[in-house]
This record gives sequence, structure tokens and C-alpha cells, in this order.
Amino acid sequence: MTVVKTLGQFIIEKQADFPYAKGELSRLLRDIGIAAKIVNREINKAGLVDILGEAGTVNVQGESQKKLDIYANEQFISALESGGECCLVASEENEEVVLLNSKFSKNGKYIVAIDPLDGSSNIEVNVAVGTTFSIYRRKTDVSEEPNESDVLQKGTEQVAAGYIVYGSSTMLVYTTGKGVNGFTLDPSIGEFCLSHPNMRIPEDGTIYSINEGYYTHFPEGVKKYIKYCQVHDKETNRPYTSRYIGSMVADLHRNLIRGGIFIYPTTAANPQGKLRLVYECNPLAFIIEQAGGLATNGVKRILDIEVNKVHQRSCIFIGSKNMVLKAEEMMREYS
Ligand code: AHM
Ligand code: MG
Repeated sequence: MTVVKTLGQFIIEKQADFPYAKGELSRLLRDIGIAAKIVNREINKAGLVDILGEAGTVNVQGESQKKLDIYANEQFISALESGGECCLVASEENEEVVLLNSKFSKNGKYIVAIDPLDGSSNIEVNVAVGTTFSIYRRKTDVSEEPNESDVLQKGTEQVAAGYIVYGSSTMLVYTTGKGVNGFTLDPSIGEFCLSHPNMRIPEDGTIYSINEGYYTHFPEGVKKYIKYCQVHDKETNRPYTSRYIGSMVADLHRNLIRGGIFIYPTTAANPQGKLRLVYECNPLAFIIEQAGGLATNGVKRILDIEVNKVHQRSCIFIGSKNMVLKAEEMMREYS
């Protein structure tokens, strides 16, 4: 008989890794898992119930429509607020940080940074999307009101991080700094079940993921690396395969399992890079490092970058160790 281990069971079991833990982080992770299931349900029926319209417009039933990214934002925030362990949320959907004021959450010890629905433009065409999240300890004292300064912590300060990929099946992958584990949602029992224990990213991969449409504006080092990926060389399995979904979580999830590199460099439209450091790059960098890979901005480790703004952007080179090292080498040499 195959024994199924649910996310809830796994989290409780892992609490033993933290002897002084009171279960607060475990409850917080559980709350995120609950919101993920609700968001997943909505994504699955998106094509059926006509909620794909622009925010603020009215659907045929006369109800006001919400885009799924706004819906997802509300679901995660409300799950965190009722869960009571998180006092403040920084979200891609909110310009300002959101204070959670319920009786329990205002004393919560944690803060969460989240992109509730990354790659949301892909929903209309039935392509995978994702959620990324980071959990930090609150820095302000409980006697004060938590504020933006609580979010301005380096990636190395993350207590836990993860992503959810809503794909051909829905998966939640997370780390608390002791390896990476992946759970697949079994819709028949409504639970995330451990399906990918102790995930490791291959040190060498054969996939490179980058939007080559912006090629002419890439830094010289990136152009050289792309050319390197395309050159024929039997020994290193080149040319590599190019795969780009346009949902960072989905691209990264595939590369984590198969081995590969994802790059979003500086471009003309995004001279600092497009992706957001706090809730997109840092959680994924934590996961990938914990799985044995690397994440840099071309010269510096992502997790060591100073955070000055909640919505700060960064360029990113992330994935299999030897591929990221090679790309970095080219950035040093040519950019
Ligand atoms: P979003 O947060 O507005 O959805 O943008 C983030 C997404 C990533 O998932 C993806 O890798 C990237 O934007 C794609 O951007 P581009 O179309 O410029 O390649
Ligand atoms: Mg995003």
C-alpha cells in the first residue's frame, strides 16, 4: 500500500527540526497552502465562469469582475489575516505594504512578501501561472506597528520561501532552509501530497530560458552566453534547448527538475531588469540554492543584494550551478 503524506502532515513532522518552534511558521505555511487551493480552484474554472475581464468591469450576470491576480491577492491576504501568524504583507498587487489588523494577526511574528499570480497574462491562453512567496521574521517590536522597514530585509534573512505552479497539475514547492520539497495537489482528496521529496537541481543542464526577442538590447555578456548555448559541442551536450513559457515559476520549475538556466537580464524597457527582488527573485533564489543551484544578478548573489524598496527590480541568472557560473564568467568578461 502506498502511504500518502499530505503537506499538513509533512509540515508538522518537520517542526521537529526547529526544537524551539511553537508551530507558528507551520501554521503560516498551512495558511498559504489553503489559499493556494482556493486560487487553484478559481484558475481551473476561469474559462468557464467569465471572470477573465479587466478589473472593474461588469460581467453578464451584472457582478463586478475581478481579474484573477486581484482575486488571488485577496485570497492569500485573507488566509494570512485569519491565520494570525503574519502581521504584514508586501504584494506585487499593492503599492503600499498591507497591515493585517485582525485580533490575532496584528501580533503575528512574521511578514510575507508575495506575488499572488505571476505570469497572469498567460491565463487567457490556458498556460501555467504561479505564486511566489517569502516569509521573514518581523523586525519591529510587537509594541510598534509593523511597517515597510520589516520588508527591507536581504534574501538571506528568509525563514521560508516557496512557489506554487498551477500547471497540468498544481504543485507547491517550499523550503525552510533544510532542502526543498514538492507537493502535488490531489484534486480527489483536496490535499497537497508529498510527490517530490528532497528536490535537487542537476549541476549541469541543457535548457536555457530567456526572452530572445529583446536580444539586441541585452548586455554583451548575455549575448555571448546565448551564442555559447547554441554552439555545437558533443562533450557538453550543446546546442542546448531553448524553452521560454513567460511564467517565471513554470520555467523555473521545469529547469529545477530537468536542469537549466533562466535569465532575465537588463533590457531597454527594463534597465534594472524586470523581475522584483523581494517577492519574485529572492524566494526562487532561496529554493534554487537549497536545491543545489545558484542565483545571481550577473555579478552578485541574489540573496545578498541590499533591499531598499519593496518593489525593487533586479536582473537574474538562476538555475543549474555550472550553467550560472558559465553565464557569470561571460558577464565578467564581456559586460
Ligand atoms: P508579471 O509579474 O507582471 O506577471 O511579470 C513577471 C513575468 C514572469 O513570470 C516572466 O518570466 C516574465 O514576466 C516574462 O516577461 P517578458 O514577457 O518580458 O519576457
Ligand atoms: Mg510577477
